[in-house]
Amino acid sequence: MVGTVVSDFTTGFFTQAFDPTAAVELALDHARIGYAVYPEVRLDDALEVLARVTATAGFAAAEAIDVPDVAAPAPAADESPLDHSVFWHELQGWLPRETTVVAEAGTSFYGALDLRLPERSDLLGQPVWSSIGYTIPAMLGAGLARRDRRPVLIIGDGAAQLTVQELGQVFHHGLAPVILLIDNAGYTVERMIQSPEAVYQDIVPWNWRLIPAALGGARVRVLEATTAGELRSALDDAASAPEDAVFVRVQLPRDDAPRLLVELTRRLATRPTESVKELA
Ligand SMILES: Cc1ncc(C[n+]2csc(CCOP(=O)(O)OP(=O)(O)O)c2C)c(N)n1
Ligand SMILES: [Mg+2]
Repeated sequence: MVGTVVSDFTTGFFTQAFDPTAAVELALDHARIGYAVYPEVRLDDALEVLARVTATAGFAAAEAIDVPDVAAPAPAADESPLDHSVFWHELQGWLPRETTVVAEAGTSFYGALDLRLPERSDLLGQPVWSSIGYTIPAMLGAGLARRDRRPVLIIGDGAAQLTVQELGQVFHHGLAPVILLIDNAGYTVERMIQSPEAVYQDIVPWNWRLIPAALGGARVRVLEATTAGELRSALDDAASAPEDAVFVRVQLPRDDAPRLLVELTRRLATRPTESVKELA
């Protein structure tokens, strides 16, 4: 285990089957072999040594992991309303190379996990702590660090309401990201896991179209996507104006989710109630 944090998201909600006492763990400031803890063995030093050891140890090359192909949905007609399946398929087809994809905790991160990133691209997210609101400031940082790249942010309406004011900084610094705001009437990922009808999953509906201008983004392209055709033309528009920030309100159904999240919650539902309670 190298820098591994054993959390709900990194273990499929604690369904990991390995025995931690039989593991070798390299952590930030210590190492552990079984029960023996070696304090002050730093991760960077441990990795350097590990690289040296593996270089000379003559390990066979790791076999490529067989990732099943996700069946592409049938091409959606222009007027068909968007759902997650269509949204991620269209995004996949559009993503340019050398992109930093920034995916917020929520349905966005689960959808992004099924993307095949184009060449020389990265996925930025933080599935360990899943602190919502992280990705707007993270996109600001990524955009400032690599001005040659155009970040593509996918973020839910609930998460965006926490740190949306940082878009002001993004626009002020002249960054030109493509922001896909998933407007699905609240905390859909939470609804999928537990209590879909609870009032605490609701959020205040905002008039998203006004947000970029209110935060100083006078020249932002503000677009709407409620159908497959509108999404395609919004993405085309974004591609044709690489110097402009683009803010697309993507309307998705309240109770729809990406394939992986549907699968995860289906399996969770078949586990004993006790373990599901631990999540709450
Ligand atoms: C700071 C913080 N508060 C609350 C949570 C619990 N939480 C995880 S995802 C989520 C809802 C996200 O909703 P939204 O951003 O609208 O995404 P959706 O799943 O609807 O696409 C909440 C409340 C959290 N992870 N971090
Ligand atoms: Mg939402």
